[in-house]
Amino acid sequence: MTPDERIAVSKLMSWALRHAPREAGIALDASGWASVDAVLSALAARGLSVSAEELAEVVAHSDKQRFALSEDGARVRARQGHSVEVDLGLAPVEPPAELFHGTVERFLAAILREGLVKGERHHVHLSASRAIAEEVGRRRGRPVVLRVAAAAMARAGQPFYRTDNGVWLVEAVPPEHLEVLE
Ligand code: HQG
Repeated sequence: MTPDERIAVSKLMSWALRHAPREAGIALDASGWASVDAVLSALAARGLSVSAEELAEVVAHSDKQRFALSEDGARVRARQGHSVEVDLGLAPVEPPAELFHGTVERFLAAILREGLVKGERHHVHLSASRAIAEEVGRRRGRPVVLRVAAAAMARAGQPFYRTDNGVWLVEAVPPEHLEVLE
């Protein structure tokens, strides 16, 4: 597959596995797993005819390791980023002293007023490094990076979760725990 073909399949898989399984015609179990066969049919119905091997290639090549295959290769799920209800089975873990969030200038005033809110997703997504946060922000324009006082939030009782692809998840970040980096 070419990189562009992999990206097209990855985008459709993100849509189906995170946001619109019903429209895609696939069933997710409580933990977000779908049968690979059903996903292949959903892709084919939208003009992307790929084999199970090619789907595995997309999973393996995903820049952010967005998907996971079950051990037997029969099921696939998104590792994070859902808007539909799924239980990823993540246990709270102690965060590092600071984490980062990448955004853009036009959201700053609202963020500094009300803090980071999860919007459509189930959690606010935070990055372990400033560089990754910058990339996340760049999807929308010139990036602005916020430092999150994660350890202080954890001390205040806020649970943190880490997905197996290294994204930190939290319910919300109040403004007092945010600092804009120059
Ligand atoms: C902003 C990608 C106004 C927030 C990335 C962000 C990440 C506010 C946007 C993952 C706000 C939400 C998540 C407030 C937050 N007022 N704007 N109070 N609070 N925002 O896409 O963090 O490619 O839902 O700054 O790599 O950008 O999907 O979240 O700009 O890991 O695998 O509202 O998505 O990964 O946008 O990105 P998103 P995000 P994937």
